[in-house]
Amino acid sequence: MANFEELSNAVIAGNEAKVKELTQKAIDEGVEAIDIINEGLIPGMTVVGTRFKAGEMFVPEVLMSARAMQGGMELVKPLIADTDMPSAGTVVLGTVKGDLHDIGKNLVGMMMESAGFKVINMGVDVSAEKFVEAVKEHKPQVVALSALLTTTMLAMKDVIELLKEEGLRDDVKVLVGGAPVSQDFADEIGADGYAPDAASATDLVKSLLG
Ligand code: B1M
Repeated sequence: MANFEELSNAVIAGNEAKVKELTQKAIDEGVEAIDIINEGLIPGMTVVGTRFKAGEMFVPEVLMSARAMQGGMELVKPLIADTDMPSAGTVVLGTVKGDLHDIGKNLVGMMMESAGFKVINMGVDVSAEKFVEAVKEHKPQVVALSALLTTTMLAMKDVIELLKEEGLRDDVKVLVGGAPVSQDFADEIGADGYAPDAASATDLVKSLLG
């Protein structure tokens, strides 16, 4: 009988070897891959998100948990047909033009993936044109923009304006974040939401998508 709690705890502890061992054990016992994800891996990451928001866990620990979760996911993914993969929605994520900071953005991506979203990570220094191309190609529900510089946060507005020009603004929710960004700034540029950290960003996407 699979011990989902032990698996969740191994994710919380960031113990990749243990997560892989328990995931493999569950697979060998015939536990459905979807159940391993929904009842073991995701609940572990949910606890990590809550603790991170509360200041009880820090970035390096969260990264270890995310890596541990991904270790488990790699084992179960091949067992699930693409169409059966639980997907809460698609998010196009990137750091805006002129900005090379990606540690926080990647953390946002990992947390969203851990919560079941398909994340198209566009990397850094992503122009408004590239974001628009990605929206056309991947048809995401959310465009998530990160900026760490006071100079580059203005590029977030360019993305929103270009989405409008291309008639795509109503198709996506735009979420913004990063150290210099605030709720006021998000309101000013017409974004749908702002989140101060990766866990809040994930919660916000969940609530934006209802
Ligand atoms: Co740069 N840098 N940097 N830097 N750097 C800062 C941001 C800075 C505050 C340092 C300082 O002066 N005190 C400053 C910005 C000042 C300003 O604009 N107000 C600065 C500067 C000036 C620069 C350069 C211009 C320096 C130079 O060359 N003169 C240059 C710019 C390069 C460029 O981007 N074009 C530069 C370069 C670099 C490095 C390449 C050396 C490196 C980046 C490496 C990398 O990312 N791969 C770097 C780093 C590491 C930093 C600091 C030290 C750390 C940033 C970080 O990764 N934090 C930073 C100072 C600091 O923050 N203490 C600094 C950890 C990360 C987990 O936090 O990214 O804030 P953070 O992400 C958080 C939240 O912001 C939020 O969630 C995360 C946590 O959960 N979040 C989102 C982020 N994106 C989100 C998106 C969301 C929601 C939440 O929704 C979509």
